Amino acid sequence: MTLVTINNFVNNEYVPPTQGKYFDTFDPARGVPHGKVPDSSKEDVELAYKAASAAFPSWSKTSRPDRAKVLYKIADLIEARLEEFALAESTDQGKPVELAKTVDIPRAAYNFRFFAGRILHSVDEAADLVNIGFSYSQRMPIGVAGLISPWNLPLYLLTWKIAPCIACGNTAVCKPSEFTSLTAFMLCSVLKEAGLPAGVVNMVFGTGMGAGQAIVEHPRIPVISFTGGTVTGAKIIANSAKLFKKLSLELGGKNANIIFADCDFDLALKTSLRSSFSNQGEICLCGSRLYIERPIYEKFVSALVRGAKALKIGDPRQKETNLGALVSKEHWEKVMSYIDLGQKEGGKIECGGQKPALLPNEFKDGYFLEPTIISGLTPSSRTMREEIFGPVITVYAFDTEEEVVQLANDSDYGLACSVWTENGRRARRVASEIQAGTVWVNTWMARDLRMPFGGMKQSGLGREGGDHSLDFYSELKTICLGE
Ligand code: TXE
Repeated sequence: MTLVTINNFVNNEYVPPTQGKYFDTFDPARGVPHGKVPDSSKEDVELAYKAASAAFPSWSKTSRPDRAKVLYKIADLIEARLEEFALAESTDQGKPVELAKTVDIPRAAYNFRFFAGRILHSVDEAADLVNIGFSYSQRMPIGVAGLISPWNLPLYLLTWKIAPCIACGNTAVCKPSEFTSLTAFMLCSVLKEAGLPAGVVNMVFGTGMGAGQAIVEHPRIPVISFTGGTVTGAKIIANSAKLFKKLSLELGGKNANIIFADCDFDLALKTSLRSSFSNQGEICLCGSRLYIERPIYEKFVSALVRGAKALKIGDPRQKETNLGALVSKEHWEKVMSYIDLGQKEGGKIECGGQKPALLPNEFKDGYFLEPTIISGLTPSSRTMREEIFGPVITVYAFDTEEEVVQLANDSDYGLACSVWTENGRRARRVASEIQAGTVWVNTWMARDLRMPFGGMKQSGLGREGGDHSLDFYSELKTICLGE
């Protein structure tokens, strides 16, 4: 296979890393390198910062309709290259092409379209202070933003930062995950073709400790939007504290999926299979702790096991494939270590737990893992408390509503939760008691970008409410004009 060479994107030009260093990036389904990624340094971040800083005065003064026009064009161009992007996302990340084609890439385009519309239709508050004056609020773009994204939904999550950031008139230095740089690299040509002025978006590829940390510690990058692990989130808080940066952190989750006996059984089952194993379980919103009410526990777990065994794992390019490969060898090993730990902690593997035995030769070195269901663990076990971020879920029987609310909330995380019941009053009661930023009732992953999104507790901080555009404005300022 010929290796793609990725380069940084600064001032709308492709530039090699200043120190000339690259590392291999892998195709997870085959376990072989497919590209070379710049191992960028502080100097590369500085070049990107300078370009972004130079572009800010003009971009921040560009009218909203003109900014929106470029964003709409970016959306159109991503859609026009849907197949190409989906294939690249799968090669880089391991996920089924079909998933990339129906979820990741369309959402990446929608991110630009949504925030283009958002800036055209939003107004700030104003109040008439009768006989005294007139007061209004003003939000301004902040400047150069540092956008750091993870590997699980590479283009979707990166564009969910870039779109609001530039829509609001900021410029950006982005650093995609070192494991998945390809679609971000492809996006650069789209940005240029769409007419985005040079320097508005700059892409610096490399590791977290190298380029990522240099962005976080850059004294003149005042805002950081980060999605990734909770441990990294804590480091970012510590490393940026002395600079008083504005932070938006979307971190990990260990989401409860609560199934009451009065649920719509088939719908709860079908959706739980999806919420457990979509994208190989590598979505921060996946429901990984299933709590099932005792009267239906046996029946639900047996059906879940049958459903999990029927999922097709393997060639990400085949339309009927449900699970592709995990993102990297290191991550595969980490997830496997939790399967080991689960057994040591007294858990029983109901299904899965292994690399599939019958993979075509082409995929024998890929990082595949069967969907795995573990029962018999106690709520205090590490397997039930720590984020695994793979196709591994735990099942647990509960007896009362009070008990399950307590179990669901007994977590360091608070990102999302699903509740399955046909009892409307109970749905509302439980949903309001659950400590999570998003609670779904009888559904999963339904989202509207106009609504706030984010986690409680160690699942994140920094959102002001509403959609993410507020992350990229300065502090709210109130101006009062006297009579
Ligand atoms: O994330 P990291 P990883 C969780 C999941 C996963 C774990 C680790 O549990 O197993 O996080 O995944 C950059 N300063 N989620 O290793 O390390 C890094 O280069 C600045 C949840 O991929 O947090 C990458 O671009 N940046 C999640 C980004 O941070 C740093 C999605 C995320 O990497 C840095 C993915 C540093 N010191 C993983 N260290 C979700 N919530 O969606 C790393 N980075």
